Amino acid sequence: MTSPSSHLTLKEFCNSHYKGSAKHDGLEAVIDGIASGARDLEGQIRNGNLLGMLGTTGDVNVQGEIVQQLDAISSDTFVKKFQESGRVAMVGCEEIEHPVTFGDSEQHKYIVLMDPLDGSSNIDVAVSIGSIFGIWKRESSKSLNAESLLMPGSKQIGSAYVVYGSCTVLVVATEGSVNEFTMNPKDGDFYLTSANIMYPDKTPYYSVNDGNTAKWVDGIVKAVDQLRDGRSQRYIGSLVADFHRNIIKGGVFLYTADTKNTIGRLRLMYEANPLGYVSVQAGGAVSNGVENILNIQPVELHQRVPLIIGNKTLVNQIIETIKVT
Ligand code: AHM
Ligand code: MG
Repeated sequence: MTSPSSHLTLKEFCNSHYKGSAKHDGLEAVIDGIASGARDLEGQIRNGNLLGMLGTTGDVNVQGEIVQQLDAISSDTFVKKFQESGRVAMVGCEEIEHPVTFGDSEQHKYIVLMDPLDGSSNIDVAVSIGSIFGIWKRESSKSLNAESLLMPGSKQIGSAYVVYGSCTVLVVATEGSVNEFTMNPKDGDFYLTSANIMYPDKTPYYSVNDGNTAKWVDGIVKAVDQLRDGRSQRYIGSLVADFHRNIIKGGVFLYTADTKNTIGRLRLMYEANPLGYVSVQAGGAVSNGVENILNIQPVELHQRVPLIIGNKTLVNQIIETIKVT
């Protein structure tokens, strides 16, 4: 058995990897904001039922979805953390219709797109949920406006996600490097628990909402049939938690377009792009069935996209099957 103190802390990791580097200058403050927000939220999620913080706010968000109290709390929490970091110029968020601008000084280098609480349908049933963040450098020569955050996923300089599960993990990705930190509930600090994560070659799992089968085109039906052969289906209904299992254990997740979700269900800017960036850094892939999602030029903050993400061989197999069917 090891003790947390034998692991590198997130702070030590960030200071040695990002502090003072021209490319990642100030990124440690953004990551620290994510860790601090996750720490606060973790307590609220664990105690939500006892504190009367479960259930809806009575509002409907810009997606037309009912807002849960913890959706609103998580959004407010991370917005505040990013503002306090002094390094984030602008935030785009699933729960907020328009981007929030903090400042355009020399210090305000980053733009963050976030899904502050992914897996909303699992909040009040004690099932894993998470938070997702894409991080872009802002173009300092241009003034900030609603268009500033419409950058393709390939321009991200990093991304991160948190899973509030049987333990709370924070995964941080920058170019060529994906690292997992686990929160120690005793001191609230995050400690490095898996360095340089890469997808394993084996692919025991596939994740898909089977209830949509009747709405799929033939190519998807066939592709999912192929995935069934020798693999177990695992579908939590929290993208971030399904993604985390698949990157660690091996597998693929898909939520493609169907007759109901004709343009896909999941969101390009704060779900597909950040997790797609992690996937590619870990040797995996991300696609909408036709092209690498990271190459899509976004047209609006809340746009949806068909998503196939995970082990590269499986992503390519699905694309090929769709193409020839
Ligand atoms: P959310 O961001 O409002 O929680 O919605 C996104 C979630 C994903 O986490 C999950 O993969 C998907 O919606 C589940 O959708 P469905 O219930 O249609 O399977
Ligand atoms: Mg989500």
